[in-house]
Amino acid sequence: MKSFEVNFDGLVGPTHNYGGLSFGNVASQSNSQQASNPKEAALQGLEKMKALMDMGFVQGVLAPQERPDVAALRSLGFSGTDAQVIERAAKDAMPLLVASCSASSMWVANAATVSPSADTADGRVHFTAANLNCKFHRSIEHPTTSRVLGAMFADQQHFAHHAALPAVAQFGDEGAANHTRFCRDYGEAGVEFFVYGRSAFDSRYPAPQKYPARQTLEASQSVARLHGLSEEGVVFAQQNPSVIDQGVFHNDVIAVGNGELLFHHQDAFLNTEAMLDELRRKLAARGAKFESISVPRDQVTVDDAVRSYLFNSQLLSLADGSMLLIVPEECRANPRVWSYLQGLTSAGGPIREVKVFDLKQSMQNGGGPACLRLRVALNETELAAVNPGVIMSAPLYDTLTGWVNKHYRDALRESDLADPQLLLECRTALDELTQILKLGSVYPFQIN
Ligand code: SUG
Repeated sequence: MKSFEVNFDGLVGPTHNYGGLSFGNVASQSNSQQASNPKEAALQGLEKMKALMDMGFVQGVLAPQERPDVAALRSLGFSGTDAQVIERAAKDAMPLLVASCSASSMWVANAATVSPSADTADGRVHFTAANLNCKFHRSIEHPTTSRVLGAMFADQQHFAHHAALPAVAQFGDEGAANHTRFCRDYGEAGVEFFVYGRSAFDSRYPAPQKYPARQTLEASQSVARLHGLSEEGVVFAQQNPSVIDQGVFHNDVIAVGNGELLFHHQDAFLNTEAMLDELRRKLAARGAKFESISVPRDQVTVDDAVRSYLFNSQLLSLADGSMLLIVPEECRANPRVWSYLQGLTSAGGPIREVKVFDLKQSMQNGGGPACLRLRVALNETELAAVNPGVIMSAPLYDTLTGWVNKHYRDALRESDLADPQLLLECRTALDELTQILKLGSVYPFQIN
């Protein structure tokens, strides 16, 4: 049976803005308070989806969330009509209003961790929504994320959904951004690679000093248990705490994997050699030949990686067995990174081609090509069981670009977030979107 890696990209929501909300994420902190362009952001994302579809990949789309999140503001004590809630939050606690307006659900690499059916004990595809509890503005995503994923992957014969882990920092879980799967073929049993930033229950593990480690070992282990993964099918590795302190807030800012290949920075992990050996051994037992490419720090520094998002790329398998790397424009703008990439693609290794995309609107909040997509490996039967409304096609692309052009603003500043009209615009747009994507009722304003 044929199998595929389907990329579901997050559609940027109408309130995309630069709130400076993510301590430890260099781009988010340095672009705080700039005016954003939600329309351009959404169109840039759609263009990447269309380009991948045109290259022959199966591409899906994941819907954005209702923002401002009035229910979240109510839970913090703001009351009255929806307009009054927004007005009162703007007056008394602007940072909370900004957090409740974030379009951060666009970075769907943080939506959930996904294990394909070939790896799981019950032979279903498993999803665990990420609790994202390191940041308030992201911790409010998972209830709607769960409903949206449930509407996309509804068939219980093939898909199993788990609620987010307990909402405490000890189980901090950031989803697929710290999870990679290696395999010979997407439909065969593989090895799932979980990368954590610290242990919450064992003080012998080192931890970063300056910035938070968002993913804990215990969260990763819990997800592996929930998904029914076997000991031979998992590897846990610790991120180097010093790179977290340099702005690597997720593993996908310093490493990316696909098929039998791990592409990573020399300084990405602790105990790198032992970890690579374990991957090699466990993959060999599954008939796969593991390979890794380590990018030396004297060619690309950690700072280059953080600024260019070289590793926040999409590593895609092409029909001839070679791989393609999808990188953001910022890689071309960095001479060291660009020259490394030229050398890489001409060296005769597995990565033969690089394609560049302009994702500046998302990049300025620390979201590159890999942040914008959630990978779901599916066999033909499972793909047929996915809600067809969310699979990208030429007509759907046209409909969605028309929808963005009709509903989105082309400039948004902090003061605009206090405008109650923005909530109405967002609800009108999302109501139409759930019809376009055939999701049914998934948003608080549709179900309450
Ligand atoms: O969680 N930025 C996101 C970026 C997430 C990137 N995802 C991955 N690397 N997979 C975050 O830090 C910034 C929002 C603001 O400042 O307005 C933000 O949430």
